[in-house]
Amino acid sequence: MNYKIVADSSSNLFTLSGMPFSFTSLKIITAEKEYVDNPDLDLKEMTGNLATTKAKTGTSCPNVHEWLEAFEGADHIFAVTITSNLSGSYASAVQAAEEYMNTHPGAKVHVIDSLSTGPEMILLIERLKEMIQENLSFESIKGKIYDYLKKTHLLFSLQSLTNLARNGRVSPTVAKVAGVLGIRVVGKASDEGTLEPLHKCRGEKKALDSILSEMIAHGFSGAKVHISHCFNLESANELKQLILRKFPGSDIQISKCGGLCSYYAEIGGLLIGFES
Ligand code: X90
Repeated sequence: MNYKIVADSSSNLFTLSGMPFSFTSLKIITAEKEYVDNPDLDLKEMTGNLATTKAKTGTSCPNVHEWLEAFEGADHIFAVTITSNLSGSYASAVQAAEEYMNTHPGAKVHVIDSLSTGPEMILLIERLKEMIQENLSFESIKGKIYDYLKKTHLLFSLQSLTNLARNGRVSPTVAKVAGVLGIRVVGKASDEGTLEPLHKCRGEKKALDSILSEMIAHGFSGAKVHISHCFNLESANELKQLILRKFPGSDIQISKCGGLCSYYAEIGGLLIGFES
């Protein structure tokens, strides 16, 4: 059996040790060019360019062909996508899975709608890897990953929701609040896989406190956490220390946002995936 995990680039994960892994790229589109979300993407240049452009910008999800290419080389595949409620990535992955199984007799592909993105997808990918390494059957992993998904959550803190609002992923009223200098919108991925604003916080310190309170309110008690940041390592580290002071045994990883998450979370944004 030839296992592989595949995820779209919204997970911000481009390599995975100890397990065959591929990613499919979302794209960030401006009037002048198309940025492909991969490790070579110059995020400084992209965010700089986005900050000055007046023209409309947007994103697009991986197509069926790109998913098919990413599946190649394996016959037992788990694919993890960004929430199907905000992107077409899940739909193209499902179509690709059907095609792949038709053209590769005996192959199994299962696509998981994370109903989330970024670091919560990383938690799912790491759990899939553990279960594959424990030699659990494909069917049993398929069942258990949804139990795990019930125990994982995503919170975010955003300084600007401009790109989310311009692309219809959040209401303009919510976006206006974050437009005020110094205000952070702290929110979560809802059960339906949409953005749910929870608090308006004045200043970074209050936003970080509010994230920790929300983590606790959602059942966090010192398990795994993954923080992805968009040019805000300082706050990611501060949040890590804040969590560790309260829950010294927590397993906390920090990573950078890739292209897609940087486009929507914008500079200063934090995404926090955690287990309850
Ligand atoms: O298909 C596409 O073009 C991609 C569209 C993605 C839209 C939303 C991306 C959100 C990225 C922002 C904060 C976390 C929100 C969590 C919601 C489930 C990150």
